[in-house]
Amino acid sequence: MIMNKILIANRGEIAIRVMRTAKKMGIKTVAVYSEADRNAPHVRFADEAVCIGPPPSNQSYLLGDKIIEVAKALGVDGIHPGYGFLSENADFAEAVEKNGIIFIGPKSKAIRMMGSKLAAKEAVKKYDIPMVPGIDEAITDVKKAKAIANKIGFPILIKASAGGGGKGMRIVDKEADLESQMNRAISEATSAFGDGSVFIEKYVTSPRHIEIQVMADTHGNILHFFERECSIQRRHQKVVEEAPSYILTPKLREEMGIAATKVAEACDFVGAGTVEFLMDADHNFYFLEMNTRLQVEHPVSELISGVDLVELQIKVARGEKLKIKQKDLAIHGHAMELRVYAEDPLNDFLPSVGKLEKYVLPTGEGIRVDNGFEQGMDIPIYYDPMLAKLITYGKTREEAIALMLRAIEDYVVEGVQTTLPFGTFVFQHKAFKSGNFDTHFVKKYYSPEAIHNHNEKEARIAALVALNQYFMDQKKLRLPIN
Ligand code: MV4
Repeated sequence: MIMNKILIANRGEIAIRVMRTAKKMGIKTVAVYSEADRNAPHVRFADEAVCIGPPPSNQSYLLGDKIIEVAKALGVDGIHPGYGFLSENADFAEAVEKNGIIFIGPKSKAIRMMGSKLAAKEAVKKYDIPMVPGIDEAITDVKKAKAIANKIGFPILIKASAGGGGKGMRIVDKEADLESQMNRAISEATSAFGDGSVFIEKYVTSPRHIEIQVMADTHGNILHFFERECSIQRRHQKVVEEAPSYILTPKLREEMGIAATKVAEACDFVGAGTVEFLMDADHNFYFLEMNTRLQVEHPVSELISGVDLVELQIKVARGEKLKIKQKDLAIHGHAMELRVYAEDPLNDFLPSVGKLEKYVLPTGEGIRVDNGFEQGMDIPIYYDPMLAKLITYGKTREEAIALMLRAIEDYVVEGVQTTLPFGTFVFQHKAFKSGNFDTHFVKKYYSPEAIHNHNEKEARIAALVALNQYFMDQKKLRLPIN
């Protein structure tokens, strides 16, 4: 299949990230943009760019039909959806293909199946993949729910089948709370997703979130690119990711990799996907769900495995065979990623809107910044406030952490608050450095004072250094006289 020109149905750093690889492969690029993004770097970076509507995403980046129209008018061969927006919209993927354009992603059937947690559980059932104790059907009968909960044992977790990002989840500690929590979960799921199906799982109290990157071609080959550790998150928003995980043994890694490729097989997966697992304190792992897109944190996997995942996405979308074999893949070094959000860590991570008065990226060996902004730009209020991803790569975990701390210092942002100081907090924290942490890290250890104290400590050190320098200068000045 030919792919001379692709349209990137996205904005910000990921649009640029995808175009970079397209250019490397000699493929022409088309950007789409909203009125708020007229001057955005992704628009200038593309070979052609088309405005598709007003700022709100539902009048621009979410308008699938409009985007397909643009693609057809410009003779586009393929559409890359990035992440978010239309990336996991099965109807869009289907419409793209119906219009004779390649969707750079899985078939709509796989997207649809994995979009429903219950359908996903059903699909992987026969593949012998570890799952959290629980049920795999929607439940509405409170009596039945109580019986099941008592059988698996409290605490339990009620989840929405159509849910994501923790929405519609409720922890239930005891039978007396079950009925009310279940009704709340159902009504929440109904209003948020238009689907009130909920199910029950044993609640894993201190889990780690470990996910496996997979890639599948249309010839039945499925590879995995090892794991990413994503436990450092705040209210279901990931902030720090790393690869490999500090706690996986080669044996566990292989078992999880095999489980992940089986999940991909179960839904006839094609393209880049991520299989999410929970890992409990005893290092048992359980399949949670599969994301059928390229993820934000894909760079850490690229760095440790030495592949360009977007290049592979485009190649398998063209119908090419994956040339690499699983046994040829190995982990080299260690990578860390910090998501740089325009949010104020001292003020409950509220979006910090405004103008990037100063914006200078760190550079150097082992530092990669996937960025979508530049100095002088206003940060639009309409979209996700992520400015960039700061990624470091070292021979060891310690090296990647040290490089990250230096890169954060070299990253200059003025005009808005960012999560950079929060990054310093995480990468200096002894629980993080020891590798001994779970999904409760932020809740457990973070408070704005932690950054305040750190700032004060730094200010104190700076004052002492200045004072010392002052006395030294005084001495020097006096020397010739005495
Ligand atoms: C769980 C869990 C504990 N036990 N399932 C949160 C979002 C969704 N993807 C699944 N999530 C969880 N499912 C069981 N049976 C804990 C979480 C969870 C979590 C998972 C991954 C990363 C961060 C999290 C934060 C809170 C809860």
